[in-house]
Amino acid sequence: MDLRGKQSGWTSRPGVSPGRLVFAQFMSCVLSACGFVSGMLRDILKVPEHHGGSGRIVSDQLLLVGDLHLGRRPVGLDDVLSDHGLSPNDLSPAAGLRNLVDEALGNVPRAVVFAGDLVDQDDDVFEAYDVLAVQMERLRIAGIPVYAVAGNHDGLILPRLIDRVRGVTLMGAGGTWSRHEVEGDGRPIDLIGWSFPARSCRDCPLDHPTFESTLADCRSGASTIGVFHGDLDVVESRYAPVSRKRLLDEQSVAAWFLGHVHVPGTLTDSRPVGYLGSVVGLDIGETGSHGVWRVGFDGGSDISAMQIPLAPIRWEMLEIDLTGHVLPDADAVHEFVISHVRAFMSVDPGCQDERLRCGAIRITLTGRLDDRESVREFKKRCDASKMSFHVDQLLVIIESVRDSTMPLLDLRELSREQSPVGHVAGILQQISSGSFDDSFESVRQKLSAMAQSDWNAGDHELPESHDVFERAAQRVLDVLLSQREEDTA
Ligand SMILES: [Mn+2]
Repeated sequence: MDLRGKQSGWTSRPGVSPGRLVFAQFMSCVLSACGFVSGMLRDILKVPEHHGGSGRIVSDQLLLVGDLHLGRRPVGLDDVLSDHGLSPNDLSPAAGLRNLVDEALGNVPRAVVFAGDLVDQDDDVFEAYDVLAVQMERLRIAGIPVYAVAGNHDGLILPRLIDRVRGVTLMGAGGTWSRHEVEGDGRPIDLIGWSFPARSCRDCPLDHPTFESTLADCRSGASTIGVFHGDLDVVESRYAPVSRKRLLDEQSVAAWFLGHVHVPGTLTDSRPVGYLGSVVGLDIGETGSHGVWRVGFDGGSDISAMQIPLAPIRWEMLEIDLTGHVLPDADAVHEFVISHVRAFMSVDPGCQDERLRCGAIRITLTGRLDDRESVREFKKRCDASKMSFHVDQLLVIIESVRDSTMPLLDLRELSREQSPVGHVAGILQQISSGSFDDSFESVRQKLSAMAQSDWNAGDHELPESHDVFERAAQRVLDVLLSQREEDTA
């Protein structure tokens, strides 16, 4: 179905009669003249003057975009967000998409390329259509070409959606490879792309018969960039399995940018191969810096890829060791946690980005404390209503608190017990007095054997066997003591 010509996002919304539309258009002209343009209209019209037309400055770069998942929004933060005049929509992938279009308009790339899973589920199609239509129109007006492949989440829906959105080219439709010459001056760039034909695909995309022929069609002297959605180094995957080695062996491809896994890969190599990551972290499992990638062509065949963090929300898990700190009550723990978060935020450049509106942090409190009641009270308060505060302009929400603190141990006292606790405490005492040294030799031998078989021994230094032994005994003792604590609670 091709509805091109009728579509421009806000004229195509259902339930709007033509008469009302003309009136709406008239009103929006009046409003925009007054400078009161709102919402979507503002987004479409806000194209800087130097884009489009002959004076347009275009960098010799591509903007690569990973998993977007339009339709998702952060869950569990609604109340605390509304306390601060925010809504989950302000931190959603749709908001991330707006940021990325702003980024493209601010520093115009040759093209914007999406690596699949633009839409989260088939159910999200109407919302996604509206959001995509508006934002893609901004890129189209600025003359920025947009390419996309479909992922496993939108294998069925994206082709239909793109058919209705102007200015977006679907690459690799139906599980076949296709090649696209990126227009514009500068280095010749050939994009090759492959789209999911359905919700799953057990074959390696590079095994498809169209791959070799597509590659053979690439222009000599062009930088060939491969883009698809697939599962890297997961044999037997239902999501387009492919090995990194296979990708690296394709010498004529300068870089491979993949969608699927939401953790951004290390793409700093001169021949990058890996995941772009989700544009916006979708939940506490997606910590760290998220955004898009600017891909540049440094002379010969070298590629440089740099992440541009532009997610409106940053998820983080922080472990805070309370050992040795005097924390007489919950307020003291509160203050200590805030100072720790503040210190973390101030050293991370991604946290200074003005597009970041909220940090959502899971705190795990660890360490040994004489009195743990203040920690329990602090956790109870945070469980009752989410704690929030500001670090400079940034809203920080404590998503949850885990109490993994342990009591201070009196080994001498514990070792007197006729119990498993007493036995392990005795071992720990012997370790610290150095009278257990014979056992360390056998631990060392076992570790060394494991290192040879299970991990690349040359890459990692063997841990001290004394250390491993002591920590293991400590852990056993902690487990025994927590069981006792639970029994008496
Ligand atoms: Mn995904």
